[in-house]
Formats: sequence, C-alpha cells, structure tokens
Amino acid sequence: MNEEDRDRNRARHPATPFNLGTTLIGSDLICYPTISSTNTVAKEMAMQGAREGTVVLAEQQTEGKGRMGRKWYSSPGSSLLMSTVLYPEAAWLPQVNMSGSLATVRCIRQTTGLESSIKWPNDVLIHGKKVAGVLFENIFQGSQLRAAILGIGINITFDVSLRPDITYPTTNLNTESGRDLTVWDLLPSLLRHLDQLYLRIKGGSDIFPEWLAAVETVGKQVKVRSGNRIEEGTAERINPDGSLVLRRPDGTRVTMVTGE
Ligand code: BT5
Repeated sequence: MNEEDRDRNRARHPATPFNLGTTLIGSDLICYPTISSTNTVAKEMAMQGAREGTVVLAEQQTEGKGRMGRKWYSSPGSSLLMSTVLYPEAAWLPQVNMSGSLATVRCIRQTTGLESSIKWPNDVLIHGKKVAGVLFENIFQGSQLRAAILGIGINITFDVSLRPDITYPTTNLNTESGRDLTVWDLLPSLLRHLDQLYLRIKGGSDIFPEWLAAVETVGKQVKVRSGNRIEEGTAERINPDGSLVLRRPDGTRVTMVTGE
C-alpha cells in the first residue's frame, strides 16, 4: 500500500478520534454501520440524557426520514447521514433549524469550492438540484422543550433520481464537484460550522442574515404545502422566524410556517 492509499484508508476509517476542534458539537460521536434513522436514535439518546452536542452518524439508514412523513433515501456509504442532540431554548428554535442548512452550505463551499443555495425551508441545492436535506425535530414534554434533534443528509455519491417519488432534480456532491470525497472529508467541516453557528445562537448573535443571503427562494414562483393546504404564488419575503410570506395571484398574502 503506498502512502497516498494509506492516508486515504485512514481517512475513510479513522482508527483514532480526530481532533475536531469543536467546543460542543461532536463531543460524543457515535458511528453505526446500519440503523433505522439517525434522528430516531438521537432522539432516544436525548431521552436517556445524552450530552449536548452528541452526534449520531450512520453509514446506512433503513428508515431514513424526510419532513412530514416523507422518506430520505441512501445506499451504504453513499451519503453523510447524521443527527445532533441539542438542548436549546425554545426561542432559538428557528435559528437552530436554519443552522443545519447554513452549516451545509458552508461545508460544501469549504470542501468543494462550490456555491450552494437554500430552498426554503431547508433544502440545499447545487445548480438548482437538491443535494442535501435537513430534518429538525423538537421533543416537547407538555409545553416544555426537552430536546431538539438536527438531522442532516448529504448525497455524496448517491444517485436518487431513479426513485419514482422524486419529482424534482437531485444530485450528489461528487458529481457536481468532480471530486472523490467521502463522509470523513466532509464531517469535520460540517461539525465545525454547526458548532460555530450554534455557539453564535447561544451567545445571542443573529445568524438569520447569513442564512437569508444563501436562500434562493425569495422572488420566485413557489408551490407550498402546509398540512392539507397548498398555496401557490410569489415568495415575497422570509421573516426572521423562518416563515415565508407568499403573494397569491389575486394579490392577497399568506404566511406559511413550513412547507416544501
Ligand atoms: C428532507 O426532507 O429533505 C430532510 C432529509 C433529512 C435526512 C436526514 S439523513 C440523517 C437524518 N436522519 C433521518 O432519518 N433524516 C435525517 P423533505 O424536504 O421532506 O424531502 C424528502 C423528499 O426528498 C422525499 O419525499 C423525496 O422526494 C426526496 N428525497 C428522498 N431522498 C432523497 C435524497 N437522497 N436526495 C434528494 N432528495 C431525496
């Protein structure tokens, strides 16, 4: 095995914990070959009192979840699949949600040099094609927020386009960048950006302007589903709480809290 191969192999299978240089995120990093969903397992860990910043990583998910009961597809080793256990204050939730897509945009920029954009509320696109998604789940006990799970899936080599329910353009990082990246090339960068952003939120500084600058949705024609309701119109603006103001064709406006 030559030196380059040895380095590469070490990068794919880190035998010793690498120095992430993060304060909180990734303080515990638990890697599984196959689990149902990193969000589901992270949620269980949160309920058992996992440390804040615990990251659950999987090579493969058998029941990967999207938002609103949808599915997230992957094949073994083809994607970055991870969830972070957080205990934020309820007031921070919109920004913590934004930190998932913003950290992904920053990580893609840092590791590939490519600019990606955010499609409201939290999809990450390269050249208009979805490369990553964020699933943010909050666990309440009564009215009290117990924990929040920030799940991120990034297609690295995975080609999801042949799935019958994929109705919009999708892509993966290596196709777009022409690189041969692995999870281990992306993970440190992603965790460091998440760490930075979460510490900023905790410290009371606003990440909304930077997130908004990466959002491509404003000014576009959009079709948004929220529950059973579908609204179509022009995305007029996004509020700091993450809600989208849509102008219908008849000129009336509606504020959508979540959608697609
Ligand atoms: C999302 O949902 O985009 C959030 C995806 C979050 C996935 C991560 S992986 C780690 C963590 N653990 C989990 O179980 N989940 C998180 P949404 O916006 O609802 O998009 C879901 C839709 O995207 C599906 O209905 C498909 O149409 C499409 N889709 C499924 N897999 C895809 C993929 N790999 N790449 C692009 N689109 C996909």
